Amino acid sequence: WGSLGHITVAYIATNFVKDDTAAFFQGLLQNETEHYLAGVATWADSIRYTRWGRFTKNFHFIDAKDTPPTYCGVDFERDCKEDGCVVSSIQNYTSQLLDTQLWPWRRSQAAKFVIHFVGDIHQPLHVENVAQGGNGIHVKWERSELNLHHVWDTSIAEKMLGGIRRKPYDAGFNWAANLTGEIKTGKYAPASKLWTAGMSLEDPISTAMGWANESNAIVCTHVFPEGPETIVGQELAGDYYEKAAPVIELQVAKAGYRLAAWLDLIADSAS
Ligand code: DCM
Ligand code: DCM
Ligand code: DCM
Ligand code: ZN
Ligand code: ZN
Repeated sequence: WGSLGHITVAYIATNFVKDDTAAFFQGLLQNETEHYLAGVATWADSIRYTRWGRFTKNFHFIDAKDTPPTYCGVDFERDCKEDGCVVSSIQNYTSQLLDTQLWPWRRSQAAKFVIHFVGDIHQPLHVENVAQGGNGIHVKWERSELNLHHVWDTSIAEKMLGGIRRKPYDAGFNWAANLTGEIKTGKYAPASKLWTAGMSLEDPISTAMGWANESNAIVCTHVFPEGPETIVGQELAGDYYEKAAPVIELQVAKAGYRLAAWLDLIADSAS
């Protein structure tokens, strides 16, 4: 996701974590405000192109070598690269966060990675190999030419919220408040109880693979419903946008709700 997506996921999680969890992460991240998660949600993107942070560049995605739209599916052994992927990174940084032997700065850094990667794994094109997660597919978007990955990371959500590219913290805070209401008492209330089913701190790979397979299924239904070739050069801000927008809302809501539950498990186990 772009900044808006990550910040929104973090604010949704802030709205659902237990009080003890909030205190635990406010202490670790040394930020006592309500922005303790949102303020670090995009940090992993800010370091990925630096010399120091290069080793993390593959940690944001897993390249599912499937064949949308006829077959979608992720396979950890087949698709996670030697030096890591978003699934193994959620496991790795979760275990660092739980390791009380590590220096606090290491655990704080691990927290920032977990907060970011639980967001990214819910973006369908972060769980797809075709054209490097859609980066190599050029499409039209209103008066611009963009790549498909950027459309899913950023453009659809920004259009949905009325074009707010300057103020991701304010927009994300408000979007999160709206989605939090939908999860508690609105359109997501019945389904949201099942969003955390099967989550286990004992098995972070299976937990993250469950999330990954859900995101990846959307590649077949909404990202490439007629196959990757037919989307090249198409205008996506019309009918395509109308179908994709509700899916993106759902994925952002799920990511925030699941991040809260994951942080609760970590805080319970680490304190
Ligand atoms: N930030 C902001 N508005 C908020 C909260 C945070 O603009 N309501 C910004 C300030 C920093 C970034 O978020 O650029 C990260 O914050 P931190 O200082 O916590 O790292
Ligand atoms: N940070 C860090 N290591 C780096 C760069 C930044 O621990 N190499 C921390 C400082 C801030 C947080 O990440 O608390 C957000 O950084 P940024 O200023 O990039 O938003
Ligand atoms: N990306 C992805 N899958 C890939 C390669 C990249 O999901 N196989 C994501 C990571 C960034 C965006 O695409 O969000 C742009 O990546 P880059 O700048 O590395 O091309
Ligand atoms: Zn992306
Ligand atoms: Zn990312």
